[in-house]
Amino acid sequence: MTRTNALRKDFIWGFATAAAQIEGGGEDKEKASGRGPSIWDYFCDKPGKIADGSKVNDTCDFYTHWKEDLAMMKNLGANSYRFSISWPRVIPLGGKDDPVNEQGLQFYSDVIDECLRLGMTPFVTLYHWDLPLELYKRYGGWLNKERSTEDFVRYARLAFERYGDRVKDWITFNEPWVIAALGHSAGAFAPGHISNTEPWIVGHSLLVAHAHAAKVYHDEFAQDGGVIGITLNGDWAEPYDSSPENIKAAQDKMDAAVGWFADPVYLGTYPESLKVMLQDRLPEFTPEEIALLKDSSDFYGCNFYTTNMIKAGADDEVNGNTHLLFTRPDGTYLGPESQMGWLRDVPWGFRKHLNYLYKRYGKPIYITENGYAVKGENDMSPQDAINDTDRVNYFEGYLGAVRDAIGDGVDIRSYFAWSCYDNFEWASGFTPRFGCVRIDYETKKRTVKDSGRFLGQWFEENISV
Ligand code: PNW
Repeated sequence: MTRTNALRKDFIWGFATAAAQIEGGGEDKEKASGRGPSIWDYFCDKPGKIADGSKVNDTCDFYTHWKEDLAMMKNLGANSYRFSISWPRVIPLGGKDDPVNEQGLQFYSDVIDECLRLGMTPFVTLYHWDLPLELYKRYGGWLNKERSTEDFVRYARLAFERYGDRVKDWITFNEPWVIAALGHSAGAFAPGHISNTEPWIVGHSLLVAHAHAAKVYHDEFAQDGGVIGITLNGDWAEPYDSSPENIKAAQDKMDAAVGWFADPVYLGTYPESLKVMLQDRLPEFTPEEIALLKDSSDFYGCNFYTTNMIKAGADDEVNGNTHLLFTRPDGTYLGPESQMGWLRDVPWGFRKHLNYLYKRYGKPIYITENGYAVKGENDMSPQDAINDTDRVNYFEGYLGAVRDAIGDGVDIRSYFAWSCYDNFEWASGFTPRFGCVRIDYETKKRTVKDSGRFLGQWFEENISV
């Protein structure tokens, strides 16, 4: 049956995860696997950095449970799986001349084969934040554009060589804004730097590294017939009111969150508002870099979670010096609270966001993450946690927005729910739960939540046949 605004026949949907957040099954297992430490292992060892004191190396143990997990996703109806490769698992020290870990390479090869066997398209992210610690020690990681680019390109080439025959969908970086802003401005994420110059340097390196890796893929692996792109976060910025300054502020916020990366990649230059705000703190691209960046991303990878009301006048450069609010001028809230201070359920902003992206950048959009951490879920009984009505409501609203945006003419090709199961939520540890499947962290037992089943039904009803 074909419905109005139905999703295209070949619409890709599934669950998204990241290596660091799900793979670890405890310190001993991780050591035996040959994975080298990442900046997140180092960050977890610093007192007070992870809210509940938990460690990234002991999470869902996907490294052991991968087969049953893939079968579970398939059972829920997914036709794709988005996951990331852990760079230090495949090159423990990370550098271009450092040895590879064959055991780690085999692991992802097996995961890819199993996905294909089950009829799920593997959607692979190269960098979801777990920089090999050694590269941070050697030269400061992304602060060193030349060296980080060389090392990243070698790692990317290794992945293309080993998996390019089977993987046709590649993402270079997940959320460069988070890497630069939360890692190097606010210090909330690894490596925990606080600075007003570093984020712009790091962001620049990430763009350049992305462009070089994409060039290698386009030039040397064209025969594989796949696509490569970058995934950006960035929530919808609604002006707080109709005053010119707040209308401008909303655009400034979009420029800082999205345009910082999307404008160079798709339009060939940084947004004017960033140049004005940062002056000589914003690095300049060489003509060669601009040429490399142009057409470097075959699609727009979109991670989307919420909508804010935006007011001018904050001292917060990574957000375009704007205030991010969840209240309207009349004092009412935009939507219900989640477990995360930055996330509320505000479905209407998604349609606007998708339209904005398509109009400005003109690329097919792959929605690579969207999801919700139910408030208080960690303190609920397992049964209450499994009946996750708030998450179902969230997905229902946001998927309605996706369908509406498609009706508006926006070319949307995929949707990945964040996340398959509860996992290591970075600096917040294990307290927030984003999963469509519950994890009991003691026993590692998986139990599907209502939202997991809801998604399967929704896509069954909405993908054209
Ligand atoms: C994304 N913020 O991160 C990541 O891609 C995931 O790894 C993560 O688990 C998920 O969203 C949920 O948080 C974000 O502070 C982290 O606005 C922080 C923010 C946004 C996205």
